Amino acid sequence: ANIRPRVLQYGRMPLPQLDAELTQAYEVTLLSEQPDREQFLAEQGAQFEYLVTSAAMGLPAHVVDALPRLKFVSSFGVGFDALDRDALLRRGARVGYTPGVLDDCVADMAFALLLDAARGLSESDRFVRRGDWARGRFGVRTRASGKRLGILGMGRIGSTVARRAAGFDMEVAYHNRRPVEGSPHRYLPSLLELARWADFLVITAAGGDGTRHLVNAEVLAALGPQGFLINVARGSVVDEAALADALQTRRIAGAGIDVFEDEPRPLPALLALDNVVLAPHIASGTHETRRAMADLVLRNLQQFIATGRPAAEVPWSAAQ
Ligand code: 8YV
Repeated sequence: ANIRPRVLQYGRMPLPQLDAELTQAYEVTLLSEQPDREQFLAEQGAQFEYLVTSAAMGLPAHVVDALPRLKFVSSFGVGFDALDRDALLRRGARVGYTPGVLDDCVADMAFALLLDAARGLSESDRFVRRGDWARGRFGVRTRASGKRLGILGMGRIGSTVARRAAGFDMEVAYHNRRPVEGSPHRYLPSLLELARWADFLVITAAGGDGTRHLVNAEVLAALGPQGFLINVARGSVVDEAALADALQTRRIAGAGIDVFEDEPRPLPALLALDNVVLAPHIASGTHETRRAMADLVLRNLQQFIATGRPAAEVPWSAAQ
């Protein structure tokens, strides 16, 4: 009666407290701490039915393939582009994730980046610290309120961004694979059209093959020399080299970027530019939101073990 289920934890969690809570409730093995992970998987892989990972760490096919009895993956995060869908479906393993609880903080971060990029806040901080204020003025910047906000990806996070936009008296339009039923916002059937229309283009679309490099040189050219790009979704949605080029040549005015194609390594060209604000994938990174995500990771695992169904399941998993 006192036997705790075994859990393979793929790596340390973004909230250290969650590591402790998992270890309290389960017989946890931390794969990232094994001296030889491949050997460990080959020898012990068949012991594990449950695995915990995060959206950022993901789960590659070769690990799924080394876990013949895998039944359930509990992932910390709402994105599931880094979890190998084909390998998981082949295995018949189900996948839980943490939608809903991070919408507010990710939308807050989108606006933090938007306001920073428009008003030059991070740049102004560097200006003051360098002592440049005593030597001259910080230039005037771009107004954010009352402008046009284009949203790429009108899901839970996109619609939360749209709600915030109302407080800034912004006009909202969006592009999505298809119009969202019941959405009060204007739908534009092409991303190019949205980029042409928008002063600020905010990306809140899911990552993965379907959205890879959707924002390319042509879309950035359409956004134009007065336009700003904000990305709180996935780096893969943007052609990062094209973005660096557009910023450098001022074919767009600026950008605020929380996610990158190859994390934790932003394209070096971006680091040299003053018209881009860079953040290290922190949009969900508040005590309150990470706590709520951790609770859902635990609840998904517990509920799957008890009932065979997690509280929140990724769509392609729920469809099996
Ligand atoms: C990270 C995220 O998951 O939810 C997502 O998809 O990208 C973030 O919330 C978080 O940093 C943990 O990896």
